[in-house]
Amino acid sequence: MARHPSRSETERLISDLRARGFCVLEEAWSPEEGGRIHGLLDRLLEKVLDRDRTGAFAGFGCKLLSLRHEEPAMRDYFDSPTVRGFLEEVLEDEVSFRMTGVRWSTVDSDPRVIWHDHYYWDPDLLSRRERFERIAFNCYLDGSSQESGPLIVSPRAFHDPAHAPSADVHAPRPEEIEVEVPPRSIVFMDSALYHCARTGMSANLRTMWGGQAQARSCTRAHPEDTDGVLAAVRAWKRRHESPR
Ligand SMILES: O=C(O)CCC(=O)C(=O)O
Ligand SMILES: [Fe+2]
Repeated sequence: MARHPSRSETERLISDLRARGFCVLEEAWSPEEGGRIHGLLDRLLEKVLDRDRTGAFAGFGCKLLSLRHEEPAMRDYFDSPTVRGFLEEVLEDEVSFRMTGVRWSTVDSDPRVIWHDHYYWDPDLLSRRERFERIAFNCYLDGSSQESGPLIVSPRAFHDPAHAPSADVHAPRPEEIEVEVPPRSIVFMDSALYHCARTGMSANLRTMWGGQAQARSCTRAHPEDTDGVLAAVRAWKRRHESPR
């Protein structure tokens, strides 16, 4: 069973999010659920590689967006109390998944994901906002660690001004924290949190899935709102490219 965080854990996690821009729901999934999710994503990866295997993991890694549409069986996990339920508590509203996806990386991928955030809106709005508008969440089936390759964040409090962007987006920052979490944990991040990731010591495939959710009351458009759009484009292509 997906873990339903208790009231006190939910409050602690939301207070972490406000204080440092991220929080960790440890071991959100049971080993059985982790195994099932891995099975779904491994099969999906085979389908993606069947289309084109050359250089599939180069650069950012192999990425598939619109995961809720590509693998509808994943919806059980997105819509669980662990993900949707917790996001509703954080955003104090109904939420919609505006972007969902999975990233598979290997030793062939770049050693670092560059520093970036998922905010995109006017940074002046950050000091005036009253609640979170949009949260990114990363599920680490194999953990985030020195071994598997950690997520790295530049902590920020809720009303902090936007971070100063790195001149070299590959270089470490003095305030950075390497976030270590056990397998099957979820890291929830304020969309304004500056973060990156690097490869670990293990030569194993690294699988990270997740997405971004936005409060219904926040009607701002966002350039990463790909979920429904990509699904519609793919359906259109299938209709128009199918053999007669
Ligand atoms: O792979 C990771 O740990 C982070 C990736 C990431 O930040 C992203 O895909 O936006
Ligand atoms: Fe990111």
